[in-house]
Amino acid sequence: MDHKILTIQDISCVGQCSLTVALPILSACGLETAILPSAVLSTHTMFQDFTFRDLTEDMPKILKHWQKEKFTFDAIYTGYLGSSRQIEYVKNIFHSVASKDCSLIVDPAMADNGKLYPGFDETFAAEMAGLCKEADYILPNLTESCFMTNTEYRETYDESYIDHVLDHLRKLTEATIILTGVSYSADTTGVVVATKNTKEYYKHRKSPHSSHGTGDVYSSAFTGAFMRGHTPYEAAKIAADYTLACIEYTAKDPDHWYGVKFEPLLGDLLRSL
Ligand code: PXL
Repeated sequence: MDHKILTIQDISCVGQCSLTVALPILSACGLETAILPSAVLSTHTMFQDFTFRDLTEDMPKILKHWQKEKFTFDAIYTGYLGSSRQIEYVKNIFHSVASKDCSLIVDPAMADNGKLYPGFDETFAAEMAGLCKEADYILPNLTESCFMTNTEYRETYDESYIDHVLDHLRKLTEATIILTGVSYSADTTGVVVATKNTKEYYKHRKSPHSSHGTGDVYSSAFTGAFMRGHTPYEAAKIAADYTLACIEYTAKDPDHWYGVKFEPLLGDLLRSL
C-alpha cells in the first residue's frame, strides 16, 4: 500500500523554505502528501517587513472535518510552527489522524547559529521540546538541541560535547535523533543518527557557503527517503548528499541568498532512493 504523509508547516510565499520545499520534494519521492499550513507569510522571516497570517484558529476546524472523513496518515512531518498554541493542536492532530504505525517526524525549525529565529522565545523552545518528547524521529540542529535541553551552545567542540548534547536529548525523548550540522573539522560536517544506545556518524564535505532553508531541504529529503523504505541512517545519508549538492549548486549564483536551489537536482534525489 502506498504511504500517505501529512506535513504541517508554514507557507512562505517567496523564499524556498517550509511547504514550498517539503511538498515538491515529498511528491517527487512518489508520496501522496497532504498539507496543513500553519501560517501564510509573504516571505520567510529573513526578509524585512514580511506579512504573517497565523492559521492557528483554522486548525481545530480542519481537524474536525478530517475526522469526519476518517482520514489517516502514515507519517506526520512537522516543520516551522507559528505559535505555542499550534504545538498543542499538532499533538491533538497526531492523536486523531495517525494510522496504526504512523511515524511522527519533528523538525523543530526555530533556530540556527546559536540564535532563535525572529518571533520565537525560550517558552516556545520549551513547548517544542514537549512536541519532540512525543515524536518518533527528531531532526534538530545543534542550536535547536541546546535551546530545547538548556545546554550551552558551542561553535567549536569535540565528540565529548556532542555526546553530552545527545545525552540531554535522550533524556528528553525516546525518538531517534538525527542531529544535523555536526562538524569536527573546518572542511567537513555531518549528521549523527542516535537512539538510546546507538550512535552513527555520516561525515561529508562541508561547503564554505551556507544557504537559508537547508534544514527544510534536509528534513524533507530525509522524510521522503525514510518513507520510501530506507533505514533512518540511510535516509540521513541520502538527505545529506542531496542537501550538499543543492548548496553547492546554489553557490554558483552568488546573488541567490534567500534559499536553496533544490529543484534542478530533484532527479538526483530520486535516483538515490
Ligand atoms: O527554514 C525555516 C523557516 C521556515 N519558515 C519560516 C522561516 C524559516 C526560517 O527562518 O522564517 C517562516
